[in-house]
Amino acid sequence: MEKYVELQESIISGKKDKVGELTQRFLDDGRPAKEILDEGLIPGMAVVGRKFQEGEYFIPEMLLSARALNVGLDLLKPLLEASDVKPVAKVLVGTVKGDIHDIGKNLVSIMLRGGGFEVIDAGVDVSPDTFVQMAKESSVDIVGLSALLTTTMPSMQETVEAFKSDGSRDKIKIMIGGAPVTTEYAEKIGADGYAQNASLAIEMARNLAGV
Ligand code: B12
Repeated sequence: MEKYVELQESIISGKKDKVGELTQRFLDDGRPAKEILDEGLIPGMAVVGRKFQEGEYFIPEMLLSARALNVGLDLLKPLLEASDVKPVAKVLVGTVKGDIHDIGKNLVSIMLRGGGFEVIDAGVDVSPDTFVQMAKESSVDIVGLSALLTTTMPSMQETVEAFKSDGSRDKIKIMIGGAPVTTEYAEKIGADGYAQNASLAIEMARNLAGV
């Protein structure tokens, strides 16, 4: 939408103060947090990804944009998370081993909390054994795995296998996501589901939790 162009451009150029200022202004104007996210912040970051792919942007530019995106997300977080319903189920969310991308994972956590789930964040670069151990300790119903690199997607399979070897696979649902991940991949590695974005992740989690 036209009115979010400046916000998108501020993400693209990594201007975190401007992102904070504009996000706050939209909130003050009464724009819904979800709209600011979907029409301002996320499309801006999508352009950053394209620029990196085309060799126009390098890591420093990506980091600046990621930092700017986080400033906006922090402002939206309390609104996206606001939910007074009793937790529908417990979800453990983390980025798989070898991968440090956490923006998508954080967004999924925020949205799941907003959808009434209790979320435990395992962080980034999480080994299969740590996922299994944390899932047990907190008796979670669902585990959400995030991967942004084609090279770390195999860690998802290793994590599914680790739950099998541990004997806890049957008690836990596993959903996966991240830019290179697909429904076919989820089927191939024996995960229970895939969701393309944070909103669909809520739907998927509801289905898996049977609510
Ligand atoms: C920001 C960024 C970085 C930042 C990360 C900062 C951070 N704190 O996360 C930095 C600069 C550190 C970085 C580093 C690298 N990056 Co990088 N990065 C990106 C970039 C531009 C954006 C990712 C992002 O945050 N998107 C915004 C969020 C909101 O989207 P998302 O992550 O996809 O998440 C959504 C969905 O996928 C889904 N989802 C995500 N997780 C989950 C989990 C579940 C359970 C579910 C259901 C859904 C779900 O819901 C989310 C919300 O809607 C992407 C480009 C892109 N278009 O993806 C490249 C990209 C992922 N990076 C890439 C690369 C190559 C790297 C490096 C290897 C570069 C290098 N040579 O060092 C390193 C790897 C470091 C490592 N070991 O992890 C490539 C990957 C290529 C590939 N196919 O493997 C990409 C695609 C860029 C490109 N076009 O080439 N990167």
